[in-house]
Amino acid sequence: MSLEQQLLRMQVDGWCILEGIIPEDCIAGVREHVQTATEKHRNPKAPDRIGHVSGFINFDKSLAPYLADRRMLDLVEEMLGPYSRISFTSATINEPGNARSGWHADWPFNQNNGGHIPAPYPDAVVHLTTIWMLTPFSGENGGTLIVPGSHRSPDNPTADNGVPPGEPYATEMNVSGNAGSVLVMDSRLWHATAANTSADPRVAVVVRYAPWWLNLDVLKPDSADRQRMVDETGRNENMVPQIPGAVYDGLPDDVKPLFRHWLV
Ligand SMILES: O=C(O)CCC(=O)C(=O)O
Repeated sequence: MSLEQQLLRMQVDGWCILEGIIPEDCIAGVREHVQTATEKHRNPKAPDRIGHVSGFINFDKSLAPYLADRRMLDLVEEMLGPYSRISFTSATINEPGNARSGWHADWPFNQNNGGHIPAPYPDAVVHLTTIWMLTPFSGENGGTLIVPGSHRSPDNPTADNGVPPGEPYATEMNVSGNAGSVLVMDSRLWHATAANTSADPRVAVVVRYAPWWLNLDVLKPDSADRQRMVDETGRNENMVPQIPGAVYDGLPDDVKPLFRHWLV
């Protein structure tokens, strides 16, 4: 798909797939690293049979060589402008037998988060969610559930918009794709974790890209915004650990600018 075709898909459907971003002969090595690090650092409070690690770049850099791939950054920069940066890196493994989650849009559109743009929100591209497939994605193994076109809605099922978050939606579909490809979604797109009914884990890393002007401070441990909007309100919010200098120094040169804002 050309960049023009990708942009059209993002505008009309709210998602597209970039194929073959991780070279075929590197996929198995990245997958093994991601599985090992997830086993070691997984969040014990994550839903049952979901291997989840926030701030994953601090634990495993095997995906780093690909995060600034020009095919990815061309799309990111067309949509978010120059000086974009990475806001989240989260290992996400759907283990066999996991449950489907509720429909949501991602931060900062998820209305359950302490930091969110209140619905009805403007029709603007503010954040991109990318899911790096380290195994093939399919309807059977928990390929992400999406509602194509839902990103143009001014709200989402976390906003009590009349769509029950826990029920199937008529136009939903599972994303399928090859290992090494990347699912790119407008973060407003309604999506959900899908049940993995296969015998093998579905392995992925969720990486989000933000424009320079999007305030990420509510995600930062101990920030003034976090104290005000999360600690003092008791609301839920994702926490993205900062990046120590030693981790940062080990990143590829073209990737460092994407993480510099998060350096301790
Ligand atoms: O892992 C998936 O397929 C979806 C993950 C998701 O919903 C999220 O990270 O917001």
